[in-house]
Amino acid sequence: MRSGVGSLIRNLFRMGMKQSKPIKCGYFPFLNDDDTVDAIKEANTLFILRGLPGSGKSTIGQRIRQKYPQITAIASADQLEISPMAEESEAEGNRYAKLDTQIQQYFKESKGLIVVDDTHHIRKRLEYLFDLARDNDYIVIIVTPKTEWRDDCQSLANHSSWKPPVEKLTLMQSSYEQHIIPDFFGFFLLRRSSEEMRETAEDFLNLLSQNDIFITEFVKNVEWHSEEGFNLQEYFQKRPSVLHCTTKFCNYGTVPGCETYARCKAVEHYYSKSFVLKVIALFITPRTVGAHLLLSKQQQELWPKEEVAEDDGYYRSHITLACAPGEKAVTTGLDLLEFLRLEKMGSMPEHLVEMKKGELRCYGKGMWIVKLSKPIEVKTLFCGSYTKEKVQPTTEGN
Ligand code: 2AM
Repeated sequence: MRSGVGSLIRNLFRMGMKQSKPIKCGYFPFLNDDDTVDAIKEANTLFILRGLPGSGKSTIGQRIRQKYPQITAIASADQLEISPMAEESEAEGNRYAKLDTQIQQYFKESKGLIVVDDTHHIRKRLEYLFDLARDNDYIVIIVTPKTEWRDDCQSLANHSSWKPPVEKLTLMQSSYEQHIIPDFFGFFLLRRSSEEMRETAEDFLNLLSQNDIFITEFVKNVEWHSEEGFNLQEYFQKRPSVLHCTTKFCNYGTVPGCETYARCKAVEHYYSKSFVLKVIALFITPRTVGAHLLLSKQQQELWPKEEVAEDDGYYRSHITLACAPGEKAVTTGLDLLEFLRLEKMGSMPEHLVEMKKGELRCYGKGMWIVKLSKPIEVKTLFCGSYTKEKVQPTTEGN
């Protein structure tokens, strides 16, 4: 049981934090990078603070509140008197009922920035939050404190207002050794950019539908079983629910190299940072519709080196916009590589069509690409996707 004195001390401690001077807690893009701060204000984000008791999570929470006073909603296990020393088996009980009600309420109220401050050493708790974020269309950012003592159990015991036994902290510490590896890392489009890209894709398909040269060639290369005439929009019925550019597919840690990627300098430094990506072309094949992105030098730092080597030095940086039935999103990148190779080989286009977006080229077999005369800039956040993406409207995996 918690003592009243302990509670009083904690409250005084918290009150002390309500100072206007920024509290120092190390470099984080969402606190220190102006473009990222603007992007976060525009996005819906769930910040999951993760670390041992006393490691500095609440300080980060306070800094976030200071930086985003209008939009921050913090759900803190500490404040609800939920002991951080829970056993794995206790994660499911109603120990977390109050906290979860608060979190759910924040989602219901569409708070722009929700912070959950807890140790998050139990995988089930994380999965619960990942699902909530996916269902409410929030970008997840996992934040681990950078305090010097974050791995020193003796210091942690002194810093934590719970005064946990060092032995207990040492036991808990092993839960943090494994990185939380997402399904994939990537650049996630902010809502407005996402809407703009979806409109661009619709517009692209509409323009193509009205072009006889395109339709005649394309229909020869697809299977269309309906009695009705060919309909491009219906054909590309699988649309991703979250537009993104995958940098590293990890499949939750099962893909070779993903642990190294997750720990590399660029990922550690840029995780949660905002980037503006440049769309330079739109392409369509019988399998996929995608957007080709030209990465800046800085953005290239986040591209896995081994994949550039595997892909003949090309960056298959793209956004999947739609897939034909039965096609997986990964195919979009492979289709893009095919275009890049054809162009490198100097292949002559079979058809050239002037569109208002730029010159549309056909390389045969239903492969069409338009180089945009005016590139489109999209605002993104670099982070991870921690749950399987839902695909609309079918429920098939992508
Ligand atoms: P993409 O649209 O960028 O190609 C989740 O499955 C996401 O990971 C997909 O949207 C797909 O992104 C990417 N993906 C899936 N399987 C992959 C693989 N084997 N290699 C690379 N990326 C993959």
